[in-house]
Amino acid sequence: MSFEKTPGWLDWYAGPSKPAFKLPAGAVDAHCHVFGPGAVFPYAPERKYTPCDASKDQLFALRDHLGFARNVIVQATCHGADNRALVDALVHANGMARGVATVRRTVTDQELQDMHRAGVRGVRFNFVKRLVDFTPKDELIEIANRIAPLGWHVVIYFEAVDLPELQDFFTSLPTTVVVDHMGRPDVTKPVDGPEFARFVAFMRDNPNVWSKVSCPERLSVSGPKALDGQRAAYDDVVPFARHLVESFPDRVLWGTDWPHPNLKDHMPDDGLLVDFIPRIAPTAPLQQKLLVDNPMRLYWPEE
Ligand code: 0GY
Repeated sequence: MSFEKTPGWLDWYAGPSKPAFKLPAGAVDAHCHVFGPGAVFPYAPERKYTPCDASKDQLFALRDHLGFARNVIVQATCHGADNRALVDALVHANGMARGVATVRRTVTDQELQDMHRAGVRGVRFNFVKRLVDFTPKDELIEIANRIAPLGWHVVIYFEAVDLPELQDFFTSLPTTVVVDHMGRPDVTKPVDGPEFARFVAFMRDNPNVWSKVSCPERLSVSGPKALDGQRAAYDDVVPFARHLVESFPDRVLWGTDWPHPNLKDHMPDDGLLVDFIPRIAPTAPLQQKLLVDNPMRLYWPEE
């Protein structure tokens, strides 16, 4: 199915270009969201931002347009711990989507089982202060211990400056731990400087820690315009992501982060984001691991 700008499509969004990079067969977009529609799945009262509606049908059209086969849909903070929009997308994906939910300690075993049946395979703990209020660590550990027997993992989102304070907590988690967006490095600092070295050591010392090498559009200071004339941009993020892909080829994932909540300076072209991939995973074997083998092992281990 080709991508079409449907009625109700985000009116601030020009529509993605067709990527020049041909994704390998079975590629997984391992970080994306659905938002609402708010009239059906209301946004959480405690949210820190109100997004545009971004429906499952739009997400699936984008998947087909870019050439992905599957999605991992991540619960965003604007829906709080109400996972209904996520679950609705999963059950309408014909098995081609898995999910990462947000739960509180009050979640029942039956609710966890129902989410598992729908395709949820992880929970997300968010530590980015502009996005969430504080949740006590003992509640998070309790949740992690309850989801571990289901074979689920924990996705963590934090800012690089907070890693020193949070690292002991992260290493105490009993599951695979997936870091969003490389732990949000400050890409104006050197890739071999102490801040990113700390993150690399965190991955090296903890074989259960994976990273999404996603969100150049969020991390970049140089921006979407390529400095060296290449079509794919966000040049300043390339060394960070490439370092992780080459150092930990079996523990990296990639996702579009569509529909890019909270980006105010520019709206990314998802086609251009796909063209970023061969710059950070320059060989076919690395691309196969990043886009197919790794996400399949984590989200569809039965296949
Ligand atoms: C992302 C990034 C952001 C938002 C959320 O859950 C969220 O609201 O993750 C952000 O604002 O950096 O991964 O979608």
